[in-house]
Amino acid sequence: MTSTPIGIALIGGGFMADVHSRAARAAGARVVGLASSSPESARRAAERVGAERSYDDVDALLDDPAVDLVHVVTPNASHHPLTVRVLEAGKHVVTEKPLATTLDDALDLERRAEAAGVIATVPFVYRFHAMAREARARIAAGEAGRIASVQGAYLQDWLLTSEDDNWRVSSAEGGASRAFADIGSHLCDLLEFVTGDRLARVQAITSTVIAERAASGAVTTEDLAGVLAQTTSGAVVSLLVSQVAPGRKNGLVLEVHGAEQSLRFEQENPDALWVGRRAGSQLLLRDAELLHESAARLSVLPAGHPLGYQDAFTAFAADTYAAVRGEHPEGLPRFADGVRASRITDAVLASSRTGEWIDL
Ligand code: SOE
Repeated sequence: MTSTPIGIALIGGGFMADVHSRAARAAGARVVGLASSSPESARRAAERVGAERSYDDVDALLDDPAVDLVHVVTPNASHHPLTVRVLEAGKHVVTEKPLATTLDDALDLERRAEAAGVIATVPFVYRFHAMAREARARIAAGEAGRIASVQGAYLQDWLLTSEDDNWRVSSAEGGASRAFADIGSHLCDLLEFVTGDRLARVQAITSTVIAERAASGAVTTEDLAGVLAQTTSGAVVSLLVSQVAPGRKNGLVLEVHGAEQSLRFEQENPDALWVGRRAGSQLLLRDAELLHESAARLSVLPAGHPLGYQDAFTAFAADTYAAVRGEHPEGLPRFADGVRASRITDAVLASSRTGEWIDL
């Protein structure tokens, strides 16, 4: 390897800065620096994640010629203004989901990224589990048969009680949608990615179970959402998304029912794919020799050596950096996919207000 490693910097110093910087390093990037809400918090976070330097502000980060690509990992409401600045500086960008807190702002970012001619991606990282890719490959190859229905859930419990609080609860910082924008977006992205189909219309009920929280006070964002949908090809979809489901930590489950096979992927057990058949259902364990090429590519350790969330993140970062080098990795989630998530989120909120079906 003679090529110079890509230089990345992070804006934001929270939990996701740790995840992104680990992924960046494992994907061969140099973690040049970090900017945060104050010079002091930037210094602390830079030290914690092992960045070479901290910046006093975002301007200093953007002025640094060693930075080729910026990871924006701040609270949702700042994604749009910060990403605009990164794009104006002509740098490549990874912006956390939701790409923006409104559809208009997400579309604005997509247009700006296109005009800037840079690589602009969104970490829909569950696409990067080998067994999720395997499900996609089987469906694309017609092995599952025509898809009749999809059942999905994304359940967490970290906001279960009124004592649990976070910036995501406030619509000013997190946006009008909370549970759906935060984790429902992952579920819908994975559903459309795996099935190769698109949600055509949705009907939704949202619920704010905890009306008041310790720091946020009165809550307007939803704790959970139930969604009934239909895809372009006519498949019937039911989804449940919740941040108040006791015992569920990061329970994303996607189950697709075709005419020949059902396929079930569970994020908390990502090295397995359940293949349901009328006779001879099987739990397929990750083994590159058994997988389609597109999935085998992500099986970077031998069978029996578990891969997980952080590895999926690394694969996402590696493909983003490959795109920066001019390669064309398959299945890279770009700003258009972030816009798609915003569009679905908007439709879910609109349906929950009116009770009507909303076309996408
Ligand atoms: C919190 O809900 C969170 O960290 C999300 O923001 C992530 O996208 C998800 O992967 C795990 O849960």
